[in-house]
Amino acid sequence: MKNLLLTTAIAFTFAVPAYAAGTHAKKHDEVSTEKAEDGHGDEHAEMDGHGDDHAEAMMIGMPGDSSKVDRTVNVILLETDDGEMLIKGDDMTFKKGETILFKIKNEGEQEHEFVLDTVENNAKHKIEMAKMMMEHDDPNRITLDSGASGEVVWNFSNDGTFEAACLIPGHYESGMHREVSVSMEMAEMKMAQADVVYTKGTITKVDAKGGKVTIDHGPLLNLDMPGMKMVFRADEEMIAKMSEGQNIEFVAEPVKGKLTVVKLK
Ligand SMILES: [Cu+2]
Repeated sequence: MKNLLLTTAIAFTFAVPAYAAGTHAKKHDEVSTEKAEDGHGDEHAEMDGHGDDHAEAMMIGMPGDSSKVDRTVNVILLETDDGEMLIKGDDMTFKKGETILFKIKNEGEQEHEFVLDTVENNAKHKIEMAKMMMEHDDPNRITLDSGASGEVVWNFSNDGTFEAACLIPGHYESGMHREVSVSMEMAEMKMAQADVVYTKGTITKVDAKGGKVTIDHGPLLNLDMPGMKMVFRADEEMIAKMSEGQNIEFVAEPVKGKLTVVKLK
């Protein structure tokens, strides 16, 4: 096993100069893509004090305040008799905003680490580890010798599916990774459902046949649209509730690219 790892490490070392620059440039592109998809990128980029290379680490959250821990999760790192390497211990399902104290014990015979990050970042850093380019002092990771224990306090400030892993070459492939799931807060979920802004308006024309209704309305905040008189789509059921001259409160959203009245009161 030792020989195999050494060979792998040497192979990667030779490969480094060939594409190190390219890898770095690409990384920044990927980071911005992830941020765009995530929608949380901007607000967290500022909180990151580690520079561009680790901006993405903030997607899983930020170092937690050890005086504000919501609960403790016990983690055990170990190898099994049949060659697997595992991250065992308590369930890793969290709620957004929770601060978790991870108490990690390496019960294996080899050195292991515990890293919290996105699946994508773990995959990237795994390659860097193999190239021996990786720094080990990040707040979202801890490396533990056989028999050692340690702690990571982490605040899961974003919801999403993340990963706990050991990125020591070969260990991830041997099973040392686990899903970390962070769900939206209950209050936030209710907000997302209830947070519908109705706009006041007056129906000036109803075209039941065409499925269209003209509404003289106030600003449509959800669409970033000023008040005006314009035509909306509405389905049959909605149109049936409408008549000319009627004062309404409504919600319009783009449906198949056409602004449509989706709620009415
Ligand atoms: Cu390991």
